[in-house]
Amino acid sequence: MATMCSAVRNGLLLAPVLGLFLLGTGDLRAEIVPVGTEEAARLMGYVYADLDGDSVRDDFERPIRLVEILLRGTDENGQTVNRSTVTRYDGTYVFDDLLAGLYEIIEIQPYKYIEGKPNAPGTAGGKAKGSNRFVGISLEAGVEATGYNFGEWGLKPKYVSKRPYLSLVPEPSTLVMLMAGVGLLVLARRQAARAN
Ligand SMILES: [Ca+2]
Ligand SMILES: [Ca+2]
Repeated sequence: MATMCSAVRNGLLLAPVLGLFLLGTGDLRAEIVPVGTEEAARLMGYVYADLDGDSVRDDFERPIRLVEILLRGTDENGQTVNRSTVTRYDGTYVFDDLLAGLYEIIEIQPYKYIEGKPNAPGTAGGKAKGSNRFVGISLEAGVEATGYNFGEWGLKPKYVSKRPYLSLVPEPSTLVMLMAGVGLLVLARRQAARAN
């Protein structure tokens, strides 16, 4: 009984200490895990061939893949952010797991394409600075900001493939076979005429 009373007494004494400890770990967890939780923010956009030059992505305009996109900025903790990614096959790019902060997005101009006109900034604001940069994007915690798009005017002439046009011209071997076929046909008709 004495031991039990002692255990209860010790438990009562330890409870506040344990509570403070749990409170402390809770606070610590809240500070450590903002990235990857609902607090994490994202910045997204698209690179496309703006064939009609209206600075808007239309349904008939195709995506441009493997374009390098840079993210620069300072997060809410004062940490410098310096990341890069490339556009996917559908032309999209994403910067995940961002803290709130002030950011800019830079497109490395794809060298095969003619520079397009600046696009309007996406849903977290900021402004376009030239055709390849959005600056002053003030991103809040947990926000999924999209629409930071870059439009190009299409391929430079020297990179336009001539294959579709060349495929309409017969290969030399095909021409030789065709001529031989016509020759045999003419010979057969002459022989038939002589026989008559
Ligand atoms: Ca367009
Ligand atoms: Ca561009």
